[in-house]
Amino acid sequence: TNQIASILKSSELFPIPQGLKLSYGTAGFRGDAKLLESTVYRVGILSALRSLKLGSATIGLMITASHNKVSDNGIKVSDPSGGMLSQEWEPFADQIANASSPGELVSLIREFMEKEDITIGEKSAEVLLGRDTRPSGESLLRAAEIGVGSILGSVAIDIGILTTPQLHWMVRAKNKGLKATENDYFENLSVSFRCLIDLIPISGNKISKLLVDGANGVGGEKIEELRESLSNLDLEIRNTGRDGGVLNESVGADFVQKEKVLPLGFGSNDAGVRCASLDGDADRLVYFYVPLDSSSGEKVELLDGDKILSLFALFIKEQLNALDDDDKEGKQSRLGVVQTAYANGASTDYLRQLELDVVFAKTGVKHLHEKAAEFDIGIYFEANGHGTILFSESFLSWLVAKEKDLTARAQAGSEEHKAVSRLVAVSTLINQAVGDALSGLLLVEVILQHMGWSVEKWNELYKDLPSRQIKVEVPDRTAVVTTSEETEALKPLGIQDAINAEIKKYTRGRAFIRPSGTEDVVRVYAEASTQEAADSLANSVVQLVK
Ligand code: 16G
Ligand code: ZN
Repeated sequence: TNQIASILKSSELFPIPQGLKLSYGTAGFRGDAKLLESTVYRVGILSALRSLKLGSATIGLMITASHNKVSDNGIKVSDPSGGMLSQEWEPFADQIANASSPGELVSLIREFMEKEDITIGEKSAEVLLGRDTRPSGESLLRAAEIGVGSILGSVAIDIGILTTPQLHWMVRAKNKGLKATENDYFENLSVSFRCLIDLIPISGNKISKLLVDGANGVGGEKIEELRESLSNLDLEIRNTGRDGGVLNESVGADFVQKEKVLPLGFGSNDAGVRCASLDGDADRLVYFYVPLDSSSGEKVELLDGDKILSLFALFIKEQLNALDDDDKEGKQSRLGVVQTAYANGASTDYLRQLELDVVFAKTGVKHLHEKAAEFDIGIYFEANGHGTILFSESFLSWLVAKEKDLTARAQAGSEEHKAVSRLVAVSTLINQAVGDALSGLLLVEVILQHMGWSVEKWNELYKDLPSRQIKVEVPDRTAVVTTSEETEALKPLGIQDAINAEIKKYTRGRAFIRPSGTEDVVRVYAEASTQEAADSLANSVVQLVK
């Protein structure tokens, strides 16, 4: 048929490199950009099929390798909700990415379409294509376009250079029938930010400067655009990529969080100034500062995803407490937080002490997101700075109705009304699709102004336990199998007992191992009451893994 001919013809343009073996992994396909054209083309096909399967809903494709080096690239799919591709389709993604010939590709597609009951020709598919600033992005985007176009009646829309969260936001908005351009995204952020600023109880606080490290990527550029429409924020942006710096090279959130050092372009002259770092595609955010009393040169204090989560949780809880309980009509406000095994133990203690429901999920945004969506308000963060706040549809409509009701009863200036309005504004400011460094940064800034806090004061919420991460190269990382929250190893048999015996030797000791979802290594994490102890615990666990 025409359809088969169309795929056969276009796939001839993208032969699969010899020996390439890829897996959709934790967050899409990633690898050396030079090897990815056939993969991206095939994911283009998959995304068009996904759209057809879901009644022509808009699907998103993002071409990025996030915090990885500039010569790498990758591709991931956004489902109509703005969330990650349904895990049920990952095996099909793996199969077609690795199909060795056009013939095999076509038969895999036919088989899958039959199984999923997807028909071509009745409806049309729509796919939004975005990419980060990587030079390889342009030709990979063309490959994706050809892939989408090879499914008859499909439309690919190139929306250009974007942050990953912008793409997810636009896909979500489009499918909800809302305004969904980049301008709408910016307007949404600036309006809800303004609204939260206007609700600050103590006005007239002096606003201190924020230094932003843009990782020489797309985030710096976008934040500059956003700045035009923001007041009440004094921003200086460095590492925008225009000054010759290389994407993610000694800059960016991943670098700062893993190495616990200053990014390039920052130094002891910046002591005492609040700084934020984005990653290469602006879906991660961490804060840091150089202490004023730092005698030992450029020591850096890191405020990671756990600390951002704690700040958000504190603020949301404060607003929920201001709601009048009698009015709840039996509705419980359920605020929950989701962390991974990498969360610093001190942060978990702090959150529990706030009497919050703390649950754990497997590493990877899709796992945290799923668990957070079970709460009325669910906040999730990975220690690496990826996270957001999800509001359930039902709780949000309850809040909006409540806001109207209070206004009607002439309670517009009441504390309760303000708290409700703040929660509604947070739900529009913070990206409901995925973690978003831009919206996260605006929320941190407004909460600090609300509390009248400096970055040091925020940092004092709790003190991180010293920790150490080590990666171990092993012949077969799949030999390590963990429990669903990755806190304990089930295989190899006996290894967890041996790890537990090591942990026992340390005050506040905690350690775990897990196979990486993005690299061919086993990761070891350890924490304890001193840095020496954390290092030593990590090293003894490494010996057990080897
Ligand atoms: C990916 C994940 C990130 C996770 C990391 C773990 C997304 C969007 N990104 O970057 O959440 O922390 O993988 O990598 O899900 P690892 O499995 O190699 O430790
Ligand atoms: Zn990223």
